[in-house]
Amino acid sequence: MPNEALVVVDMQNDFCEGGALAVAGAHAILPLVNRLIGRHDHVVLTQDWHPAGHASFASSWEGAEPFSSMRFPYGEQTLWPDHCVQGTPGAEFHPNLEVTKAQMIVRKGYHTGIDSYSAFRENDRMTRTGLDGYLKARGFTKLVFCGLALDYCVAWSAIDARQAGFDVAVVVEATAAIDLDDSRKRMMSDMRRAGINLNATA
Ligand code: VGL
Ligand code: ZN
Repeated sequence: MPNEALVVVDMQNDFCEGGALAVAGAHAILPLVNRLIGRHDHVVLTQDWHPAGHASFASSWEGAEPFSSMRFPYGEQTLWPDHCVQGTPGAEFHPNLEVTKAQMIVRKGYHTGIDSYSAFRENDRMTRTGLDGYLKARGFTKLVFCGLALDYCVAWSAIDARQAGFDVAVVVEATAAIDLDDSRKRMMSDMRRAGINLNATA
């Protein structure tokens, strides 16, 4: 479909088994993600891309534990293990990901003080990546999402895409979740409420 683009979220080594912020089930979705890429004419990849010492890393704060929460100027922020540091192997796409067809790679999380789960708007909910402008300029009206992690970067991106006016589907079987404090269930219901189609298949 000429007006439809596939957005593959953060299929990077650090989010796969053996990586710094491994999401259980990440390897298993690779064949499904690659099949979706094969079936779409237009493919966009997102890449989590943090500078060393990023504010979302627990290691940046004395005595802070990974997966705890901290009050940031823009609100509550979960602290993560160091991951997807710019230029490191952990930040590279998984070697088996079919990247050749990608027309656009959008990086996010590169501002030291602001995390970015969404590929459209950083966690301060104000700083924009410009991805919506790109997609609209290309004439896309429908976006299909897959990748990692369902309950963080996929969900936040999909909800922002709805808010930007796109018709949105998430291929849930081609995602895997971190599931921190019931986040999978919460974000599934937030996505449903936002009018996102969660029944698409790979
Ligand atoms: C992600 C936590 C931190 C994700 C990225 O890709 O879902 N989650 N950075
Ligand atoms: Zn990150």
